[in-house]
Amino acid sequence: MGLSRRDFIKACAAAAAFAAAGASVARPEWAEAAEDGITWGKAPCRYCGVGCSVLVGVKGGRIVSTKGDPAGPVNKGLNCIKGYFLSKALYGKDRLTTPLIRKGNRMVEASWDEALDLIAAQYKKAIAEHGPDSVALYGSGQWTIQEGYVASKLMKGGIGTNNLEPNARLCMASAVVAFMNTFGSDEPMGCYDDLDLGDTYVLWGANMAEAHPVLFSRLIDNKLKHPKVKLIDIATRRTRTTKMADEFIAIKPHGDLAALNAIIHVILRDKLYDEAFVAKHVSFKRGKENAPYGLKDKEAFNETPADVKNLSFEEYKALMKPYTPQWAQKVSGIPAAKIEELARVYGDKSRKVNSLWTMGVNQHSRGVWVNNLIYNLHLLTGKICKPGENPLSLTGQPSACGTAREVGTFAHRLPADMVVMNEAHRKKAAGIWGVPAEKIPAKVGLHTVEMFRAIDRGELKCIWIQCTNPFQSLPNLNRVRKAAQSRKAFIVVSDIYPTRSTELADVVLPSASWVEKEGVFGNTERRTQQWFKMVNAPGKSKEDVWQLIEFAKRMGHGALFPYPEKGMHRAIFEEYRKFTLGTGKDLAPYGTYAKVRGLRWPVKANGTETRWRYTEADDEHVAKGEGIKFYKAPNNKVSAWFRPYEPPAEVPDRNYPFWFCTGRLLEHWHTGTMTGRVPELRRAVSQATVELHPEDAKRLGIRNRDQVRITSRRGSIVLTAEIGGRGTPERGSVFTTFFDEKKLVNEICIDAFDPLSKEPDFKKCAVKVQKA
Ligand SMILES: Nc1nc2c(c(=O)[nH]1)N[C@H]1C(S)=C(S)[C@@H](COP(=O)(O)OP(=O)(O)OC[C@H]3O[C@@H](n4cnc5c(=O)[nH]c(N)nc54)[C@H](O)[C@@H]3O)O[C@H]1N2
Ligand SMILES: Nc1nc2c(c(=O)[nH]1)N[C@H]1C(S)=C(S)[C@@H](COP(=O)(O)OP(=O)(O)OC[C@H]3O[C@@H](n4cnc5c(=O)[nH]c(N)nc54)[C@H](O)[C@@H]3O)O[C@H]1N2
Ligand code: SF4
Ligand SMILES: [Mo]
Repeated sequence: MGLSRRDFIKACAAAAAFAAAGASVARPEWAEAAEDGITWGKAPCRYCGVGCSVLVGVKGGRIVSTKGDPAGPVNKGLNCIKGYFLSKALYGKDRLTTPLIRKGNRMVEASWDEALDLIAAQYKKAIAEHGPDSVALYGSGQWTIQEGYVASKLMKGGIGTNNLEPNARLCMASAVVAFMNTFGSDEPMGCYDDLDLGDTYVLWGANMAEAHPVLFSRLIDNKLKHPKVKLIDIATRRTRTTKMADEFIAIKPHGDLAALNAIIHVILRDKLYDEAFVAKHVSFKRGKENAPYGLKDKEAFNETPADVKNLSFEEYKALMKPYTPQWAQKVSGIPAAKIEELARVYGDKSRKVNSLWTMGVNQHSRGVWVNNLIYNLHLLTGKICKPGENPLSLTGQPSACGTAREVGTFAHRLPADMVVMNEAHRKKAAGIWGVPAEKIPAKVGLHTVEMFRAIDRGELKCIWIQCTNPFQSLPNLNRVRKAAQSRKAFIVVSDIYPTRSTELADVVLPSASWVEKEGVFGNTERRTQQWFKMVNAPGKSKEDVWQLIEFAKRMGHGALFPYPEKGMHRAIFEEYRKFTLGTGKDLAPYGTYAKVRGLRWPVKANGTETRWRYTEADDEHVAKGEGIKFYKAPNNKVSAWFRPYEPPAEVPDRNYPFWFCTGRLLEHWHTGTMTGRVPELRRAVSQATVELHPEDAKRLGIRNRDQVRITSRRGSIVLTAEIGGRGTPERGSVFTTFFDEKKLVNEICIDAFDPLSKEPDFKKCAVKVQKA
């Protein structure tokens, strides 16, 4: 598995030395090798969705080193800069070490019993007075699978509310809805091998060089080895990714919706599609249109089966007629000739084409539609489920796939693609959980934006936040923070450091993180990766799953969690695994994951992994002779949706003439709580800046490093100008990051969201830009 002979011999020698020297000390369960007094174990990186495998070196009860794992098939020994400094993220001077309880404006140290008793009393009171839907739990795609599973069982099967959400609502929700309404099952058919095997890569709004660095280096490796490989970067901003691309195509914000429709128009007009593939595998559909933007509280929009119209291929072609390249040029800013060219790239039978996308597409008020249209390109041309040619939706967090999506910690979901609205699904979940089926409510819970609006409205009385920092990362942040400050709800925050969220909490709980506990993550390519606990967490810190189970006991739901203290993580995983078997999302026994560098599901009966789903060549759920079979889709036919152009929620005007976009940079992780405590990373990038186009800056009289005031209808903030730095936005737009806790950038962001996925659009709103 990518382990070179040299590495292998080295590892064996080290293991032998370890065995000899270790006669007196018991070898820890996690130890794979030892040298120079350092014991090494394996773990996936705790940051991004690439899911690199790292070797963690422990000496004297502390992590002393981490290094890229040569045996890790994802990264083959590589790490990005965040990976290199992983251990330091846990050793900031101000780690939380004891529970804290609010007494007026002060936070007072407390015991776990005091803190948990108080939380349980508050939750019980709220439930008694206002019912179970007055409480909530807000979690994370950085939760382990065990944490997410326990959270779901407790909230949905115990307390009896679907008010459970992950921060992945801000991230992957649009991708999830499109996977479900196109293929009938979440997560990609392809995998990272496609980055080694293809020859054409089209990026739609992804800055892979900074957000998925090791994966990007894998793609670049392919490009350097094979001259045919072409990389096309379609984005609203020039980035480090652009520098490595063969071609940069600038689009206007939201312009993808027009450009994709026009590319499809040309593919249909010039008959560049694969007639046989379409006839065998695709059914055309039209959904609900004139969708709202979620700007009003409690605004409801769903696409029910009654709203969906089936179309013949001819009807679909007729609907696509108006979307000409000339029309799209006006809306997207991409020249009509370029759109024709892109259509020929996708239609070229001699090219293995891959589309890759991340938040440029998902954080979009029509994000589901854009995902749908990207799939249409691959469905029409038949470039799907084949080694080296696939659409690949990139995931952001280390376990957005494994935990948020597979375990199903969204307000409408249950494990393994099941949903709370479906009676048979509720019955299956209730059966495995050992609770009456009526216990799991059929009513979808509050989605993230509504959950925090409900605090403002006084409807939500208690919320527990774990492994996420919403009072920095939510959109329209002023409203959300004011609601919390008004103390209308009882707020619990479990974190490892003081944050902009812990400062608003009534109870702060110190958590164990990463290798201070045992866990499992699932990455972008369906790879499930396990690790053991290697060091103790500081002070009284306890892992999130322990916190939840202790709370459950106080709530009278202890019987749901009958796991032994030793082997708890294994027992939770084995119970969860029952949901997956036979569904096409099949997982291996826990013990298998303990031994390997992850496996991609569905795991086969013989214990091997699946690289390409839905294909006879690799997926056990497709019988020999069936070729490609979309076995999770109705009648085995995937849906190609007609999705019209509709404008964005807010567009620049005379008063707010600039587009405002937010995103990431290499050195920092989201709200900066961890990377901000790594001296090397903090020194590299110490504060958020605002990127401007040089011509805009000149016109406004702004020079590099000047202070600039950015104002939207929701907030105002002063940032240092960055002109000609590593990123350059297109004219008429500015860009910034959200890692800097001193600059609450999200106060500017609009809380408009995609009505199907409820994922907010952090990529566009209108602002004023002035020299401060
Ligand atoms: N270093 C680092 N890496 C990370 C993270 C991190 O915090 N730091 N976070 C991880 C997570 S959770 C995520 S979700 C990913 C995000 O990964 P990415 O999505 O790649 O990163 P972003 O910087 O959020 O946004 C990428 C691009 O969206 C494009 N964009 C803006 N508006 C539009 C539009 O209207 N249409 C299109 N098509 N594109 C548009 C812009 O060009 C922008 O550069 O990164 C993951 N990796
Ligand atoms: N402006 C803007 N805002 C955005 C986005 C954007 O592009 N622009 N992107 C959105 C996206 S895609 C995402 S994924 C979100 C991410 O937003 P958040 O999830 O709010 O950001 P993180 O910084 O990842 O927060 C994780 C928190 O968990 C803590 N932590 C670390 N390990 C543990 C642990 O084991 N247990 C516990 N209990 N805590 C732990 C960390 O210290 C940190 O405070 O941001 C969203 N917000
Ligand atoms: S690319 Fe992602 S998973 Fe790999 S080391 Fe960097 S942050 Fe960690
Ligand atoms: Mo994300």
